[in-house]
Amino acid sequence: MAERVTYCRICEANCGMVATVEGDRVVQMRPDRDHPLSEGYACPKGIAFPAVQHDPDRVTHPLRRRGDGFERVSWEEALSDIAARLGALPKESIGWYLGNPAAWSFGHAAWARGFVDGLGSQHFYSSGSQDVNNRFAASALMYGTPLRIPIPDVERTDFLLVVGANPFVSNGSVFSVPRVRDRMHDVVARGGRVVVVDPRRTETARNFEHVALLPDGDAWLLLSMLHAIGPSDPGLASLVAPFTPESTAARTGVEPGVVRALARDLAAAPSAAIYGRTGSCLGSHGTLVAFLLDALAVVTGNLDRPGGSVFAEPAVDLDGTMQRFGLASYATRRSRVGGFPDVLGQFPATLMAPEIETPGPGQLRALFVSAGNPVLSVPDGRALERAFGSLDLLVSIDLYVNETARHADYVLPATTFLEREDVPVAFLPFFVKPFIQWTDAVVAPRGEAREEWRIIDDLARRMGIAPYSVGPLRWLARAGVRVSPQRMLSLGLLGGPRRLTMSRLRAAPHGLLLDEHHATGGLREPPRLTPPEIVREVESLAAAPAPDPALPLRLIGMRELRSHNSWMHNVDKLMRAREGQRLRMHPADAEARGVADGDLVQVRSATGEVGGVPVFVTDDMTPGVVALPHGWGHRGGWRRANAAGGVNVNELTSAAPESLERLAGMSKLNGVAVEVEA
Ligand SMILES: Nc1nc2c(c(=O)[nH]1)N[C@H]1C(S)=C(S)[C@@H](COP(=O)(O)OP(=O)(O)OC[C@H]3O[C@@H](n4cnc5c(=O)[nH]c(N)nc54)[C@H](O)[C@@H]3O)O[C@H]1N2
Ligand SMILES: Nc1nc2c(c(=O)[nH]1)N[C@H]1C(S)=C(S)[C@@H](COP(=O)(O)OP(=O)(O)OC[C@H]3O[C@@H](n4cnc5c(=O)[nH]c(N)nc54)[C@H](O)[C@@H]3O)O[C@H]1N2
Ligand code: SF4
Ligand SMILES: [Mo]
Repeated sequence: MAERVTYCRICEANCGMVATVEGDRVVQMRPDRDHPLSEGYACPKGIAFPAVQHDPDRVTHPLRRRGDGFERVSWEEALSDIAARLGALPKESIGWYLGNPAAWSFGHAAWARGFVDGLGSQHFYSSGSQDVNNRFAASALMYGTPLRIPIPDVERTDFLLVVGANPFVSNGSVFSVPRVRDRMHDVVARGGRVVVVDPRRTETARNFEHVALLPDGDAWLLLSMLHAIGPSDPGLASLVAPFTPESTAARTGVEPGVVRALARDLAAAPSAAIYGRTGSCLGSHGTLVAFLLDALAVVTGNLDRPGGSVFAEPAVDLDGTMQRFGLASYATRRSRVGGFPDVLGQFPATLMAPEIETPGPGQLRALFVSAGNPVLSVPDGRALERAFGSLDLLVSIDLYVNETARHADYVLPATTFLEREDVPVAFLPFFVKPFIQWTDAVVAPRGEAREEWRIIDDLARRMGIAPYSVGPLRWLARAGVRVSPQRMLSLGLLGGPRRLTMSRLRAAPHGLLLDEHHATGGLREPPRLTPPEIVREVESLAAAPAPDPALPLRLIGMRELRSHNSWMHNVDKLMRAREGQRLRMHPADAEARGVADGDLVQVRSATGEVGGVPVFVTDDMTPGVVALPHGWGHRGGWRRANAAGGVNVNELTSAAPESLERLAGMSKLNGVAVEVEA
């Protein structure tokens, strides 16, 4: 038996863990008491991870489609056939969808993008357009680069405003703060305040002050808060002038007096930090909302100062490096269908179905999906499944035959996070304090599982392309020199602001705390407050379509402690003693429809319908709002998950390009008009 120090890579807290290994088995995962940030905390999912590691349903060797099922093939058979089939297609017709877990593997994300760039294709998609691309777009518009993102200085703030986030369940996002509950309770213990703006009285809201907002009302709420404060910038002042708290009340459901008091208290607090997450991203105006959250920080003097919204200086300067090579892009290209701007080289994942089905040059004909399950995570999963039928090739790289992989021609086995070395490169700018951690692989890959970057590199060699996004690496590849992610990383660390070496990192297995707080005052140029894109977006608010009286309820999403998007429902330990997926509804709405707690209902939107959903009646919901978690409705190769029942909420959301938010192509997943019937 051996103990190996590592960190969990399921969610963004990146909690420190200690794995007990016996031979090639991980027999236990426990929280690492010596981790400087998580200090012996881990949630049930991290502790249950050995069940994923050794899941009998896990894919551990390459699979090739045979009729309705799959047959085992060798890597050689799989990769040579894939390379041959891709070789027969125009390079610009080959695409990639990168799912959420790829964010924890630097090599995976960089090589996938490099593969698509190496092909000269535009078809690069990710979970970002269902998650955070609006935040990147807002930063590009305000600070001139998508990767400059403020995080709340929660350890020093006197006032934390949380808009559309539920960190008590999600454990924080675009903000890596292990023990987030403690850190938030500390604000109040110091005499400060935490205010949560959310249509549901969430697990987080219940512990602090709650402002109940109507879904998709964020832009109106923030504009009226800015109005109440009265910005000194004349352009911003005139932009917010029409948005009196009285005029926005019908949109927000928030009393004008509450808006004024909130604005006044936020402006008067000695310091205030403003934090918005997915609830603020997945409505109709996500980029505008992210922009307004920062504008509020600017106007109240809370941007880039202690206790406010602060910018980290990560040990690997991803922003600077990507800027240097033209990769920190926003709106430098437009999508073939719909003309949407790219965000960091990505186009809206909702466009995959129409890109497959719209003929013409650059039509999407072959797709890789790695660490993703877009059939469950992207709007209108059924439209995507139909579109898959007309692809020439679909390849999934995953741990499981998920709902997307079941349509694939090949399923290739990936390593879990315990089977690879890592540094949380993508999260370095978001840690609550300057922090970095290196981990070795804890165990050898199970079966024939391979790291994604190695799969990509092998395939690229067979196709004669260099899987890199930057010129110098492509030239090196032509000269026969191919770099590894570890080599790139060690260069990035050495070239970073702290000049870290790999040996220094390796010498600190629990991670390196680099400072007590993030430095402030480093923002060189003043933020732009009224770029034309934002002005136009504000003007467009007046033209918001009238609600359809036949669909009077508004559907929102929610996350659950013992779920993780679509991929941890196969862990029996997490599923036991659970209620399964339920639709939360206010008692008044339930009564009006003659439904009682536990009844099965039908939910209908303008574009889809799901049935047999049990209702959970609770006054945590704002009247007129219903909530249903995503990531359910399994029918893949995971037996426990399939047995869990539930429906795919994204059969209710729309994939029509017109339904996408314009500035970042965000999917509209919250505030969807629905009706519920017994
Ligand atoms: N346990 C668990 N943890 C997770 C995940 C998981 O599935 N399970 N997923 C991970 C992922 S991928 C992410 S991106 C993060 C997300 O992290 P969070 O954004 O913190 O997670 P959510 O629980 O989705 O919180 C969003 C909140 O927005 C509210 N909301 C919905 N519509 C609106 C609206 O129009 N306006 C406002 N103001 N609020 C609204 C919802 O009621 C909900 O409480 O969580 C990560 N962590
Ligand atoms: N209606 C609605 N839809 C949503 C959301 C919502 O709030 N409401 N949230 C959106 C958000 S924020 C997100 S991030 C997306 C998530 O959307 P996706 O990223 O498309 O889907 P996941 O469910 O995270 O699926 C992850 C897959 O990766 C696999 N996996 C896990 N670890 C690894 C690994 O190391 N390597 C490889 N190759 N595979 C691995 C898992 O088995 C699983 O199949 O969903 C989005 N969809
Ligand atoms: S909160 Fe849970 S899932 Fe997230 S990193 Fe920590 S242990 Fe892993
Ligand atoms: Mo996400």
